Amino acid sequence: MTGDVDLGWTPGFQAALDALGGDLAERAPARLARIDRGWSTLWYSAAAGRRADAPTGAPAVDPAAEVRVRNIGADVAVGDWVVPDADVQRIDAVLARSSAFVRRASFEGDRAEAHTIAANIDVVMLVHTLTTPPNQRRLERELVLAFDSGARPVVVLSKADLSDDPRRTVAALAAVAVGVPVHVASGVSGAGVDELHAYAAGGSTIALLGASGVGKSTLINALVGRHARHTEDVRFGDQRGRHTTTAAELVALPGGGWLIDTPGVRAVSLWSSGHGIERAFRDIFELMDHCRFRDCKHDDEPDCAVRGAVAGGTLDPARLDSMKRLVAEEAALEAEQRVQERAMDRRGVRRPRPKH
Ligand SMILES: Nc1nc2c(ncn2[C@@H]2O[C@H](COP(=O)(O)OP(=O)(O)OP(=O)(O)O)[C@@H](O)[C@H]2O)c(=O)[nH]1
Ligand SMILES: [Mg+2]
Ligand SMILES: [Zn+2]
Repeated sequence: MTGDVDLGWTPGFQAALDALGGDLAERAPARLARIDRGWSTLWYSAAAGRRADAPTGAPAVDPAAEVRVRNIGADVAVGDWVVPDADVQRIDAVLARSSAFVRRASFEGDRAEAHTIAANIDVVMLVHTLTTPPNQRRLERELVLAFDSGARPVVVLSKADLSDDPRRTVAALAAVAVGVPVHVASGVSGAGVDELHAYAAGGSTIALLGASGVGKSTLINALVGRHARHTEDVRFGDQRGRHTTTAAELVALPGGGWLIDTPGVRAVSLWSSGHGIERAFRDIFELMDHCRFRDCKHDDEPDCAVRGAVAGGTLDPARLDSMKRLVAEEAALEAEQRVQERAMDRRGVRRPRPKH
């Protein structure tokens, strides 16, 4: 089975398909490769959903197997495995996700909405550029979302060819990426790209996330070895990107594996609450185990190991503040979601919970 036709299909997805039961479980599933306003582009795979007793499988991935269906009422993201209706006009079911990178999409009024950037990803590459000052707070947020997604986070520091001395930026970002690999790469010179390629082993799906202009699409072009994605110069003065990539899209890696290019996002706000904060701030949580009081707030309690670390210079107080802010944001979000759910219950509608 080559990466060209399996699209990342696994026994887990087969089980999810079987669990749909009935007619749905007998249909050929497809992977959602791109979303445009109102439309999803689907790819079929030779491997997906093929049963031993079936004479032939679904068609292999080729342009002829690419179909477009309407997005009516389907809550889908790029990377999803879906079951289209028999006429391949719309999506009838979305298979249970193995992971999903979800952020809060809007702050309009009091209606919070989730935006799933990518689904069924094995590795999330959080891309930051070496050409701007390190943004530790942004990386911390991204790491929380990445850990909550269920995928494995990796940090990629891009544009290595433009940085004379990347050490300070690397050190600053590595300091907040506790236990997470940090790679330095350049999509232009090709430096470090082989190391990133290794994450695709076994036909994995890798999503690249980061602010506009950090070089996600350029890295993808370097990884696939051709100009698969359009890129655009950043603004000269402030190095900000131009939001060149406008839709998330699945890209095949020669030799196996899948990449998901995503549009740069300005803000990363929390949506789900799992163990993301605990994992992203593992260092602080380990310290907390050594506070004298189990309910220590790390304010002015005696024998507080967290404040001890700040006083001793081993914990940056800005990182502690950042964690406290994220904990508060998560608590506010949970309260807000409870209110919304109650309102929906009263109206007799139930919004499906994020599927992951
Ligand atoms: N010198 C150099 N330039 C790079 C590198 N990576 C990206 N660039 C340039 O930075 C600009 C933005 O790169 P893109 O790949 O379009 O950035 P992006 O992250 O995909 O941006 P959005 O699609 O807007 O989210 C382009 O002009 C690229 O040529 C790199 O490693 N070295
Ligand atoms: Mg791009
Ligand atoms: Zn404490």
